[in-house]
This record gives sequence, C-alpha cells and structure tokens, in this order.
Amino acid sequence: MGGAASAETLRLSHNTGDTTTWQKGAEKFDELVREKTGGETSIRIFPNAQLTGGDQMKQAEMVGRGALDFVVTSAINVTPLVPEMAVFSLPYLYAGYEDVDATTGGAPGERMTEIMADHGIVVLAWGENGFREVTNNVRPIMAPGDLQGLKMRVAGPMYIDVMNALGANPQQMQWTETFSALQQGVVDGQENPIGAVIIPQRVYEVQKYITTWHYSYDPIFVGVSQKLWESWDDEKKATIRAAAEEAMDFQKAMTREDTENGIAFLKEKGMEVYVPSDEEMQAFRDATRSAFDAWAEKVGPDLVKLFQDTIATSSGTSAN
Ligand code: X2X
Repeated sequence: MGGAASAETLRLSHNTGDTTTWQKGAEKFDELVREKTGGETSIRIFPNAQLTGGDQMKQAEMVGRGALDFVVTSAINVTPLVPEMAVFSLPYLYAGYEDVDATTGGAPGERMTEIMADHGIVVLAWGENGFREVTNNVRPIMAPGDLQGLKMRVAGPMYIDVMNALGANPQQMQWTETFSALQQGVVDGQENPIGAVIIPQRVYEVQKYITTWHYSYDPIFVGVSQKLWESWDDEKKATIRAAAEEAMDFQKAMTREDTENGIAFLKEKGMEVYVPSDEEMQAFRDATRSAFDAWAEKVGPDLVKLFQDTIATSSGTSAN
C-alpha cells in the first residue's frame, strides 16, 4: 500500500456481461494502469451498464458530463449523443479487418476522436466489438426476404432503419434484457458479433440459426471524461493512454481469435450456421442501401467520404 495517501480508484462502465472480451479488455486496462502508476491509480469495472441503471446509451453522456470517469462501449451506443459515430456501422461499409484497421488507425479515427472531444469524451484507444451477425429462431436467413416479418431486437436507431429496409420488425432493447426476450420469444432474433458477444454471452443457448452476413461493423473504445483528463499532467496522460492502447490491442486480438474459432464452436453447440455466397452478400448489400444512404446523409457526406477514401487505399476494397 505504498503511496496509499494519494491512491485513487477510478470508475469504468461498460454494457456487456463480465464474460465478454469488453470485460477482459477493461481488466487488462486496470492491470496496466496499476502497473504503470506503481499502484497509485486503479480502475473499478462495472459491467452490464449497472451505473446507468442498465441504460447502455447513457454511459457516454455521463462520461461527457464528467459524472463517470471511463467508458468502454461501442459506436452504436454513442449515436444518440454523437450521431456521427454511426459512420463506422453503415451497412457494408467495410469488406474486412484491413479496412477497419486502416480507418481506426488513420485519419478517420483521428477525425472521430476530435468529434467525440467536442462532447467531453477523450477517446484513448479503439478496440473491437466486431462484424455483427444475425441470429434467429424461425428460419435460416439466406436472402433479404427471409427477414420478412421477423421480430428483431436491435441496439440503436440506425439498425432500426436497416432492419426496416430488410422487411423485419425491429425493436430497440437494452442488451441486458435481450437474452430473456429471446428465451421467452418476445423477439425472434438479434444481431451481434460472434467473438465479443454471441459466444461469451451464450446467445447460442436461445438461438438456432446464424448467418455470417457481416452487415455492420462495430468498434469499441476506451473513453475518459475530458474534465478528468485535463486535470492530469502530461506524464499521467501518456501513461493512461499507453495502458488503454495496449489493453485494446489485446482485446482486439482476442476478439478476432475468438471470432475465427467461433463458428466451429457454435456448430458444436447446435446452431445452424449459414455462410452467404458473394451473390447473396450482394443481395443484402443492395437491400440495405437505402438505409446506408439515409444515414450517410445524417452523419455527413464528407465524413463518409473520408472513411471510404481511406478504405479504398487500404488493401481491402470498399463495399459501397
Ligand atoms: O447491445 C448490443 O447489441 C451490443 C452489446 O453489441 C452493443 O453494445 C451495441
């Protein structure tokens, strides 16, 4: 307990369970912060959006006001506060991880960090929720028409429009309420990434079909209240940032590995996995284009172009 007089415990909120890679990334962050500050600073982690009464969208707002120190959350949860964050998750913006890394590690990531700072949140590092895959209990989804009439739980407003474009009946619901809603048949399906959420939160126990349609990418990030950030000297800022970057690199690598190994695991657990052909992927892309266009307008065409230009120069190819 050396330095106990100045020891501080800061609070971090995230909105998934304590088995996810979000949690593991947050734990790594705490571990690194303790190590790098010689035990002076530690992070207490609150999963399942406990500090906002289960409201996953409210966490970012609280950090922005300085009522909460840190948040680990994904882009879509920030869109009520910062609509531009929806850019990451535009349907079929990204063709793969190389495209993703080119944006989070390049000018688009920097631009988003500036926009977030205007709302009182300093983005310290980007991690990964991942490509969101669709699951349900009614039938295998092989074409847009298969979503017709399905009751789909979604996390945020953009996904409402995407699901409507596909003919589904979407409803926004907190993630913490989704497992029991699926179990009780309140909704037929949902969409989430395999490695970060579907496996650690055991969605396979209450869902029969999964289609790897990769329709939307969702990054996570470590954000800190700007008020708190500005109370620190340069050395402390550098220390905390380095810990966040290392923790998110770790989280991202783990998430990608768990996703890669995840398909076989889900089959073992009795899920029926459908992998769409290129043609079928194109049909999903076409069917969601109206939602892409509407949200590109909302987040701002210049911002979308910055992302698309960066993607075009990465070795992947832009899907839109
Ligand atoms: O609520 C979800 O679906 C989750 C956990 O992926 C997000 O936070 C967006």
